[in-house]
Formats: sequence, C-alpha cells, structure tokens
Amino acid sequence: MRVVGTAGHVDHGKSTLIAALTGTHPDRLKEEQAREMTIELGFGWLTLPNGEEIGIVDVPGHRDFIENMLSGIGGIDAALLVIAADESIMPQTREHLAILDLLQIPAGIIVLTKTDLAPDPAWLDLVETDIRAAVSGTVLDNAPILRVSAKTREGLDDLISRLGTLLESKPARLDLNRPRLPIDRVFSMSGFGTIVTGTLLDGHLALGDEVEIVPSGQRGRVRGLQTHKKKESTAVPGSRTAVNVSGIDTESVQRGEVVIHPGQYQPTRRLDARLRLLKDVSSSLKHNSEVKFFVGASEAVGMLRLLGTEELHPGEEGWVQLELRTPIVTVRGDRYILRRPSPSETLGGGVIVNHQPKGRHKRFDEKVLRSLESVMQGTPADVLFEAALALNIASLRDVVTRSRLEAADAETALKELLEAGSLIPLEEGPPAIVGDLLVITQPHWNALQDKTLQMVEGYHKNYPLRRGIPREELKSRLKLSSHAFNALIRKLITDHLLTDHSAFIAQPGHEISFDHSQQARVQGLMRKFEQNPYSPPSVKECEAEVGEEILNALIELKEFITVSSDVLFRRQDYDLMVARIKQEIQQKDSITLAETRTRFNTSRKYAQALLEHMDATGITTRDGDFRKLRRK
Ligand SMILES: Nc1nc2c(ncn2[C@@H]2O[C@H](COP(=O)(O)OP(=O)(O)OP(=O)(O)O)[C@@H](O)[C@H]2O)c(=O)[nH]1
Ligand SMILES: [Mg+2]
Repeated sequence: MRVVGTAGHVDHGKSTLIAALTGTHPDRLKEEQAREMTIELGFGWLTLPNGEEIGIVDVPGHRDFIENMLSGIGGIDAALLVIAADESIMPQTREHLAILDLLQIPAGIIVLTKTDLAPDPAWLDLVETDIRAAVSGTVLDNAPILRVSAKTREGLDDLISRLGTLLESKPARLDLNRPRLPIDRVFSMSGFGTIVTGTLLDGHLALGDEVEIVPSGQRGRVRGLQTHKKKESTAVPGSRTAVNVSGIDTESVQRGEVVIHPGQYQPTRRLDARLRLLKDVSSSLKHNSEVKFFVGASEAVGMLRLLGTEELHPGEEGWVQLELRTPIVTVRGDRYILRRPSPSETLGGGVIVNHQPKGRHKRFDEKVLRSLESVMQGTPADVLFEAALALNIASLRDVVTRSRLEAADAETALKELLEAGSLIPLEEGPPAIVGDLLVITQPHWNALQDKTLQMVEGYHKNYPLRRGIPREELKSRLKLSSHAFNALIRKLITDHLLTDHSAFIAQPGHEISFDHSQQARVQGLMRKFEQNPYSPPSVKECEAEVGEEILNALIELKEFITVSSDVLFRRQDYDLMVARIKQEIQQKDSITLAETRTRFNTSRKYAQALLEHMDATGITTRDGDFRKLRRK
C-alpha cells in the first residue's frame, strides 16, 4: 500500500485534481467549500492500472495553513507538486518544494495543471523551463513534468499511468513488526466511539490488538479497521488507515499522537539531529532559538541548541540538540521540519540521529560531534543491515561489498544480525562474508513470504480446478532470479507453507474440487464413458462436453489416462485393458493390433493408441505386427 500527497501554491488546483482523479472532492468542510480553499487535510484513493489501490492526501496551499500541510505530508511515498499553468511558480510552490526536499520524499511528479487556461504552448514551454530551474538539485530534480487540465481531463490518464510506473519502481513499505500510526484526524462516530486516522508505518495492526496512544499513554483495543473506507481485519504498512479504538475518550486524543503496540516506542523531549537551514531563510539561526518542530503528524515547541557553532547561516548544515516542551514519539532516521514561531517561516529540517540521547550535550566538544557523526553512520550492524535492505535478496559477498565495511567489522556485524534474526539465510550453507549464500533482511522476508503465499492462494481461488500455480509463472510474477526463486520455494516448502508437485506449487492441503454444476457435467461425461468404455468420446468431444479446465482437472486427478493427443480412457478401463493384454501376451507370447481390436470390440484408432502408449511407457515392445512384453 502506498500514499501519495499533493503540494503546491494556494488555488493552483490540487483539490480539483484529486477530485478529477478519484471522483470525490477532498474539501469536506462547509468553510472550505464556501471559501473554495483547503484548510484541513483531505483524503481520497484510487486504483492504479496495475490494480494497486493508493491513498491520496490533499494538503492546503495557503501559507496560513502550512502547519496542517506538514501534518499530512510526512508519511507519503510520492508527491504530486501541482503548479497552475497560468500562474507558474509562486511562493508556496517553492516552500512546499523545499519541504519535500528536506523530508526526502522518495518519488514525485510535477503536475502542470490548468493547461486549458494557458495562452499558448510556447507559454507552457517557458513555464517548464522555470520549473526545471526551480527543482534543480532537489528530490524532484529528475521528476517528470506532466501537462494536464482537471477541467478538460486532458492528460489525467497519462498522469495515473505514470504514477503507477513510478510507484512500481519503488520498494513497498516494510513491515518491521512495530506499527506506529501518527494520528492526523480524531473524531467520534455514534455507536462506535473514537476513530483515529493516519498513514500506518513500520508494522501492521490487527483487529483485537491492544494499543497504546502515546505520549498520553492511554490504552485501548482495536475494535475496527478500515483502509479506503473498506473494513479490514489487518492494516498493512503504508496504508491510509482508520482505527476504531475502544475504551478511549475522543476528547482525550490529540492530533500528532501515535497509536502503537504498548511499550514499543517511548515518548521523548530531547533529540539529536542533523539540521539543514534553507538557502532563502530571512536570517541566520542563533543558538537557543525557539523553534516549532514537526515530525510525522505531530508538532512541538522547543529550544534549539547549536552544538558546533554559535550561528547557522542560510544554506548551512550542523549538529543540533532539541529540547522540546512537550513529548513526542519519533525514531532515529525520521525526517523533521523546523519553523520559526514568529514571524512564521519554514527554517529547515533534516534527520533525527538519536531519539534518546543520554543527556544534554556539551557544546563545541569534539568528542560529542564525532560521536554524532558516527551514530549517524550507524554501528557496523546498522550499516550491514542497511546494505542488505537496499539489495533485497543478495549474496553475502554483495551485501558486504556494498556496506564498505572492513572484513573484521563485517564478520562481527554479520554474526550479530544472524543471531538477532534481522538477517535470514535463504539457503543452507556457511555464512561466510565472501560467500555466495543468499540472505534477506527480516522485513523483506516477511513481505516476500506474504506476497508469495498470497499469489499461490490467489491462484487457487482463480483456478480451483488446477493443482497449483506453474513454477515458471510464479517465478516471473515474483520477478526473481532462478537462484533466489529456487531458494525461496525450498525454504517455504521446508517450513511447510507450500507444497511442490514438480512443475506446480500449491498450498498444503489444496485439493481440486468441483462445484454442483461442474459435478453434474462430470457425471454426464462419465456415463458416456461407461456406455462405451473402449471406444469412449475423443479428447475434443470431452472438451466440448465439460470444458478444457474440468477435463484437465480430471486428468490431473488421474480419473483419466491420456494415451494419445486424441484418445483417453477412464483409469479403471485403462488398467483393465492393460491387464488383459498382458495376460494374453503371457498366454500366447504376443498380441497383434487386430487381436487387440477384436478383444475390446473397438476400432483401430483406439487399439493403436493404447498399444503405442504401452510401448512408450515400457510395458510392451513392438516387433513387426507383434507386441511382446518388455523384459525387465
Ligand atoms: N480552468 C481550470 N480551472 C481549474 C483547474 N483546476 C482547478 N481549477 C480551478 O481553480 C480554483 C482552485 O482550485 P482548487 O482545486 O481549490 O485549488 P487548491 O490548490 O486545492 O487550493 P488550496 O487547497 O486552497 O491550496 C477552483 O476554482 C478550480 O475550479 C483546471 O484544470 N482548469
Ligand atoms: Mg485544495
């Protein structure tokens, strides 16, 4: 599951675009409709051409509501930077772009909308030149610029298909088994109670789970789950999720709090971070400035301590420690934004390096600065894990090469990760750091295992009359190399999650079964075989009678034995014919085609097909007109 977010200047057509793409206008509030302006976050969803459903977060463009924008943009997988063709780049276009860049949003498309209002194509070319200059050096540097009009719908199909390709090329959200849902809306529904919504990260939530809302620390249970207005029994990472939490007062929950499994995250008020100040801020930032801090859907006011300098100038980076007035929930690696409270202005942002520093750091201390540097790099185990994450399935040699770790560090880190189960060998063998042994990280393994099992299950549902999914088809759908695919399937079979019928893969216990109407057709066909067991209907006639799927299933189930491309017999008739032929040869040393024909009162076609099949399966050999038993 993925979530896409909008960004861009006020009135540039974000909400209208979402309405055109999803069929639902994201502005729900009366005030929004009256003012034709987004104030709060809006939500929608759509289905991509590949069938994937994605959520959409619509944000306000007006500068007065930029803090609402920040509460919705944190968890997105891709951004649509919307620019009106008649106005081109405006102040909040730049500000939102800077925010997307500070948050390092992984993918994006620049949507040049309202093209129906552009005076001529040459104008659009000029606007595009300006856009290219503005996004240069940012996360959207190579993003496509698509020309659309939400009014005439021109370019919308292309936009959806480009969005599909873009997301397909990006890895899905990982399940790290520690869900967190930063709350961006809280409301109550009569008969249900408290409902909170947000983009679920880092793990899944299931019905009945005990949950904690932090930092307030209230406990409750998941009574209902919805993704895109559909009820679910589990919600997966990356999905827009609404959680009905029982046992909690709606009034006591705030936007910005986080739903978690009890005890998995601790609120904090002190953070170490790397900060980049935007190039175009109005003034430098001094030590001990008051700032507004935004992470996930939460915000907090705090003091900013500059650890290595008295003052940070526009465009500069530095190490900082934040002392927040109210606790928040975040982890190392999260990206954040800082704003000046007044006059309000987006200052910059960066990455959280430590969410639980031991204490207040001494300033201008080389040791502190060096340790922050190395914490940002991570321990050797972190570095090796990240290399493995980036490679998905890879040999240990490739993982270690990518990590650039020294051999001794790599050895220790590898041992640590294998023992913790964070890195999983896909095959048997010695875990040597220079070896070919394939490994996968635990979150990737969970995702791959789920995906594979779902594909097999889905195949059984779609083709209940087949033994299982053909190996080759599963391999190409999973887009894996032969080596990785074989290792994966072997592991799943060893773990009893799949079974192997040579060319087919199936769920253990899957059996071909016919429904009532299919059974009736099968019985009809069987009666025809009973009437003429030795001159039964041909393969073509059988197909016409019950269809190819059912006939194949009957062959799979060994109800029928196919002896040639056109002739098949019921198994019991086949067995009887073979037994009788063998008996006759034993008595007279051989049998001819003509004798076989007479014996079963059948035609040459059937007798010949049967005898040739017996030759081919090694029961008989042919000697001129005669068949003899093959010597063992
Ligand atoms: N002609 C034309 N008008 C458009 C198009 N898209 C949006 N508009 C109009 O532009 C105005 C603003 O559109 P919105 O979708 O509300 O803009 P927005 O970016 O969501 O605005 P905020 O949420 O307030 O930032 C509305 O009157 C729309 O009808 C378009 O493609 N062509
Ligand atoms: Mg809007």
